[in-house]
Amino acid sequence: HLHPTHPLALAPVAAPPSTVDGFVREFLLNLNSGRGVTLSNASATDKYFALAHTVRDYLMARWLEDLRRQREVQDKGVAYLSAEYLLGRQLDNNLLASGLSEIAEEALAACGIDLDVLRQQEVEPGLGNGGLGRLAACFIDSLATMGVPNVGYGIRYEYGIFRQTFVDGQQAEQPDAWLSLGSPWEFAHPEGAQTIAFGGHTETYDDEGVPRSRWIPAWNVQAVPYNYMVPGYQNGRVNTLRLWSAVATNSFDLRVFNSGDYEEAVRAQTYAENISKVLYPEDSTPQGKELRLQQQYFFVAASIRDVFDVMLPADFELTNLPERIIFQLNDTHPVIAVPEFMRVLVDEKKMDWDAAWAVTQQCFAYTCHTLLPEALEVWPVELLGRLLPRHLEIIYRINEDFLVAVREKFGDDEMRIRDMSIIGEHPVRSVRMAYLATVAGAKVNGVAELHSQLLRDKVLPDFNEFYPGKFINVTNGVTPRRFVRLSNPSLSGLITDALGTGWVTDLERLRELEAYAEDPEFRTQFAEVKAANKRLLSDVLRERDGFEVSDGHMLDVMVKRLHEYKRQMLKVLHIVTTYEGIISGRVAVGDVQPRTFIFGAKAAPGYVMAKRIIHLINAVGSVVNNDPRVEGKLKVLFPPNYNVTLAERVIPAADLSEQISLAGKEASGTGNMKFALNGALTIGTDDGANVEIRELVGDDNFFLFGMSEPEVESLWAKGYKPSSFYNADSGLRRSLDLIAAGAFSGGDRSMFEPIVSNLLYDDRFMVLADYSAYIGAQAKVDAAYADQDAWTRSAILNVARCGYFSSDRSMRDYIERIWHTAPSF
Ligand code: KOT
Repeated sequence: HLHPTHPLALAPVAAPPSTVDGFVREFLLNLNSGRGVTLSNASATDKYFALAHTVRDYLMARWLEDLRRQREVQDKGVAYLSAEYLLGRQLDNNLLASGLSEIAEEALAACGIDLDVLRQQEVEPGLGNGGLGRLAACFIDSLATMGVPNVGYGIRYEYGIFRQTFVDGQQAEQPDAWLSLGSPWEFAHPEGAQTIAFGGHTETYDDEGVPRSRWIPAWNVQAVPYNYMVPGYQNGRVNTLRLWSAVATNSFDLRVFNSGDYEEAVRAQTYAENISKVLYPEDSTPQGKELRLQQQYFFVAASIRDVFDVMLPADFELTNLPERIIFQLNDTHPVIAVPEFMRVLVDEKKMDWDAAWAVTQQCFAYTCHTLLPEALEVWPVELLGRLLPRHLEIIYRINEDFLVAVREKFGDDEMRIRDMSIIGEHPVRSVRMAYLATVAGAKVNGVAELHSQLLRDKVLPDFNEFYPGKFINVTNGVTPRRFVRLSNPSLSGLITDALGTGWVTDLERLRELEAYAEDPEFRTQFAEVKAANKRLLSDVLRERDGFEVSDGHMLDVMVKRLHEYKRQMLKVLHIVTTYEGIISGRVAVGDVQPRTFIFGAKAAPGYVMAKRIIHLINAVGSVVNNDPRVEGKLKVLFPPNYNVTLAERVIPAADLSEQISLAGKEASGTGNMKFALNGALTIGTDDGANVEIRELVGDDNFFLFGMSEPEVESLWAKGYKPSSFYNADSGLRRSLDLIAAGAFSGGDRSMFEPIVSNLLYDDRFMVLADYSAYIGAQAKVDAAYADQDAWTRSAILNVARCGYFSSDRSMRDYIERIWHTAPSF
């Protein structure tokens, strides 16, 4: 027998040889032994799975080695707690990271297989809604690439973000059964399951003279971990993403089963397993559902337990925890981790309260991703107390101590005390999760300069005064691996030809492209890359949706969640204005640049206005696309089910990036960065990270329009009347009237009436106030696009000057300002 401590047993598996032959051998082995098929009778799914397993085999040695080393070396690690990871397809990313792309392509070709066909087999794991979830995926990619110890913790939703279809132009939602064929990228560890308890009551008891509280829960579920490799970019480093899946506990259903109630046993099992069943599809509008709180507690409790079990030796000195671990809270969704951590330290590890609180305040940091008041999560005390009674007690105690300190600093200013309390009283007594996170966190960060400033000045000014230095900014970033190198191979080739290879992990090196912007030859090549990417997109949209993208059109793209604050309606009004101008003869067709408008957007299923806007976009599209008077000039395309996979094709093809939120509402945006890095010019407001993009690329290479945040504030203050803007602008009047008259609804005046009257009489996001500035800026876009060479020069400068928006830089900022961790080996 081989003893477990034998050198052979200790040494991780060796990777197969990195040659075409080695790859072929490993691939066929996986096909035969793993799938039970031969090459000649393998389905595309078989081949995709065998390929994925082959890539895994190459990464495995490094992963096992990194896991071993992370246990051995006592480095400080980052536990990123996020309810969402919008990963996108894994195959290409992992091929690239392992440096196997070419070998794999050749090896498959030798087997008569087209790699591209296998790529298409992968169902992307859509375990996120949008920006927040994609950011988490970019961050763990960067940490692995930088060699920083990190585990991403989250939920393995059985159903990710819904699949969107359009039925008569209206959104319909289908379940996203991404696991129906299984995932070749995951490693289940049922033996590592944690028991997570809920409900019940608390009691006090005498612990050898010390009065203590304990929690007597009523029910529990098992949290089964699934591990996913997070390979760094060609650095031999593999970190871990650990997602938890809920299964019923045996003891739980057996008890009921033994009582003879079989149906009840099955019902109980279903109840438990519901916890990780489905991702809530609300982006920026939490619904306050009980199951959602169950999900949140479920994954953070399992993750904290995991850190204690796996990362730390049993005899670890708990006061040293801040030297080993930092929990980063991705918005408020994981904030229930704070009282859970306190409960473990105080109730289970018997730590004294003050010492535990001192440790907790160094082990957590909180990222806020919004400014919308309706997005700030609150949990009714009634609900939280019913589900997590001990946690509610702990929150009350944290709040008591906090408010004592507030009184010490600010005096008995009852108004202020009420405003700062972690417990809000209206409309029902609730726990304000952002306040809890702020009180517990060592640092609180916003996600772009403007957002962080508004967080300090507008959202949490009392807290900022109480905790000077706690509020900081870390501007978001995106991974250049996925969003340039993989999604835009032609541009990447051009950049590498000019600069060499280092830019993929050192994106500031794109600066060196500035000089190339002045080189006519380079501009020609750059323009050819854009044209090629448009053709690729055209192929994808033809295949996917039967759409045709005409040659020579400007691609004007707005892809992001559908939300009123993002103002897709402004884009619609621009399209209708342009269309109306041409058909009325007021504008000569020849004066308009041919444009294709591309939308991608999912609406939260319960967000009625957002769904109406989707309907309107499709309605406008079908009229415009079928009107011979604008044929060849204007086209509106709205491919359904915008996701990471489609983003990777759309963004590299775009000429114009629409970032047109009302100033002060978009925390950062990250799509804006992806477009600029792929050589699109931005038309945008002074909002979120647009501000920083414009500062970097320069005013000449950015189409700024609309009110600034202070101007928005002062218009509100003096009383905003949207109808006055309607009355003052004839173009706006004609466009809104056209919609209201039923021009896009077959004469039906009622269909889009709620949109029109909302704009005229409410217009919370000031679409009408910014309309004329937007139309003016679009005229400048048209004029600029007429000079293709100058446009290309601007596009190159956008690429050259946006290296700052690499998520590697974001991670360096988190490391220096918040985590104080270091790359290991
Ligand atoms: C969702 C629910 C509650 C609170 C906030 C959100 C949220 C915010 N979801 N996505 N965001 C976006 O996060 C991105 C990454 O930071 C930002 O770029 C974007 O502006 C946010 O809207």
